[in-house]
Amino acid sequence: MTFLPCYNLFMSLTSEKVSQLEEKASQIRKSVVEMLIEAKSGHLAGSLGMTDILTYLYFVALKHDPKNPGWPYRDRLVLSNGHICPVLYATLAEAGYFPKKELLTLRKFGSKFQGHPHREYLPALEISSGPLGCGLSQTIGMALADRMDNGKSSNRRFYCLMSDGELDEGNSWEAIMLAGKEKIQNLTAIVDRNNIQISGLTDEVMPLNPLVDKWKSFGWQVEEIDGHSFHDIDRAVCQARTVIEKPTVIIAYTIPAKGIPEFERKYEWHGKVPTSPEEIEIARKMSNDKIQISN
Ligand SMILES: Cc1ncc(C[n+]2csc(CCOP(=O)(O)OP(=O)(O)O)c2C)c(N)n1
Ligand SMILES: [Mg+2]
Repeated sequence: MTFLPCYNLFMSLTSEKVSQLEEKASQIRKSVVEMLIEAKSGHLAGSLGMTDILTYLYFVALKHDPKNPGWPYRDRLVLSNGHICPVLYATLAEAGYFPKKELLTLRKFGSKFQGHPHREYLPALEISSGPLGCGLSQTIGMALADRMDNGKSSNRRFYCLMSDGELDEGNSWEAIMLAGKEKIQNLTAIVDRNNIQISGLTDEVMPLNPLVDKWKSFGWQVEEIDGHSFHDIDRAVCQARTVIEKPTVIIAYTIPAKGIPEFERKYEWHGKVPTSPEEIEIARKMSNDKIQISN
């Protein structure tokens, strides 16, 4: 069982803790790469870009219990951008929810690890996801239900991970408006601001700026972070816990395909995987050719 380690604004991560998180994130990236190579399909860029944030959430921030995924007092994490589920699966495995070797069944018939998260197959998930633009509404529904049960002082937190391309979905903005109106202070949305989507740069497909002003105008507290800095992530997640009468959005600037310099920042890696021997060699280089998935 993991308990909240950052209960005040002034507590920062020790350098030892940061090193541990970096090591975890590195293991998780290796798992993601191996899963995708084995599956021969899937989403690489967003998965590697969001690895540090998921690592922080599961190894520092969330109240959760890998031995009891349905623990009623757990915090809730919704992966609205469901296509980056390889990193969620790899993080859950790293945290002890299931053996890491099972990850290699990604996208296989009957596997727990479907190409988009399927809650019926994997109860550690809060929702099934894949159709973009739905997760924030679902998270708000959970938070409002929790408010009915426990009142406004509930100390359960709700996290919704979203992508920047997903903000092209109108339903996202209905949800953003509702959370502002309801002043859901125990809600944190985290936007993967990686500037790419399926067919190009977000600036070319559908510009989102001024993104900070837009969220603020809907009644949200906005934090901007380097999504690869554990100190930044920690500061923003802890700060969100202190905000009263407002939901918080963390706009996380991330590098798509982070960890494989040759693939970084290229939208073409949104939804493809290394397949040629040359690409596989490049992808495995980040691990010094020592990738192993076993428990
Ligand atoms: C409702 C809906 N429309 C279209 C898609 C197909 N789709 C999957 S990912 C994606 C691009 C979204 O951009 P983003 O999530 O920012 O991509 P990433 O940064 O993860 O590469 C699209 C259009 C979808 N999953 N759901
Ligand atoms: Mg994106």
